[in-house]
Amino acid sequence: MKKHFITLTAIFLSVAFITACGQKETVEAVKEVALTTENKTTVSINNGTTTVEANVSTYAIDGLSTPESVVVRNGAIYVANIGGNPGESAGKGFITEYKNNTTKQLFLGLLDDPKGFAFLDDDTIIVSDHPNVKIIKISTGTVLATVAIDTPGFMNDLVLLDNKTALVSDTGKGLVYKVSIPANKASLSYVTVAGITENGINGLAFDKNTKTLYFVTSTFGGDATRGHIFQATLNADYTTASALTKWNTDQLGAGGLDGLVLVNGKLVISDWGINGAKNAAHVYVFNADRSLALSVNGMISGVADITVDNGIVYLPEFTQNQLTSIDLKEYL
Ligand SMILES: [Ca+2]
Repeated sequence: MKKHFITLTAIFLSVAFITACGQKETVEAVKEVALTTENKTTVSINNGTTTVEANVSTYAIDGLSTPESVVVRNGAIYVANIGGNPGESAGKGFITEYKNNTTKQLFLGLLDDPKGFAFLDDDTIIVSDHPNVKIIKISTGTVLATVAIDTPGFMNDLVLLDNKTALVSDTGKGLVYKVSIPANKASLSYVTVAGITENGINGLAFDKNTKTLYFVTSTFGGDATRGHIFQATLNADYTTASALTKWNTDQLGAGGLDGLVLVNGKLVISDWGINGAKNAAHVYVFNADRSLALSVNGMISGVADITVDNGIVYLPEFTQNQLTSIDLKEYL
């Protein structure tokens, strides 16, 4: 396979200056993080009949630690880091901001097990932080509101339905919670969505026009047969789901389905691959008619909750402590 390798040399500039009060300080003025670009993944089109290469980038972002979820906002990349084994990481979670080639770690000491998250505005995030859901504010680095979920199994993804409603999946219990957000963002409350009980629920996606909720199931809930796409229509206040429809596919990949994004009518899905195996992860793209459009495989490992921005798929490689992106503009 053709390999193309570019490394931008890291530049560290330190500026020493004398402050007004005469004290000497050293300030790190510019830090350019190395960016590596390498064609390392093949993309099989039409369910394996044709194979092409896609452009892959791995970002050398400082300090990623079991990265689970990623969001791109105003040109910046935000990554939720669990900071250890899920469920054993109280106080170890944080969010990485990668902006203008500079890495900043946000909310250190304030998060436990952050996974899915979404922006309520440019400065405010709502995050699934097992065993709580929290609203956090970037500019002040504070938690504005917390709601504890009643004995959750394994809280996972979060999707925003509108500016006052989020859904959170519970992979361990196979449930979905509806979280209500008041206009002042100072508190949170929740109810369990009636009509959804599917072991291993992980990634969530929502079509606002049709009120269709899509979700994928994973083996992480303890059932090795999981690994499918479901959809349901939600009622007007999002408290009840219609009868679930299970897509008629075989178990996808190794069944470790995690991220789910709806983009231009297509579903983009990540699969961890065989647990612990290197380079065994997949990304799948399904058409609106439920046919498989793309299967991405190659040198990607332990891919958790993905996002898509301008046709670029961003993949947190949980087991590798790195963020990779694949350019699928041509297909999305
Ligand atoms: Ca997830």
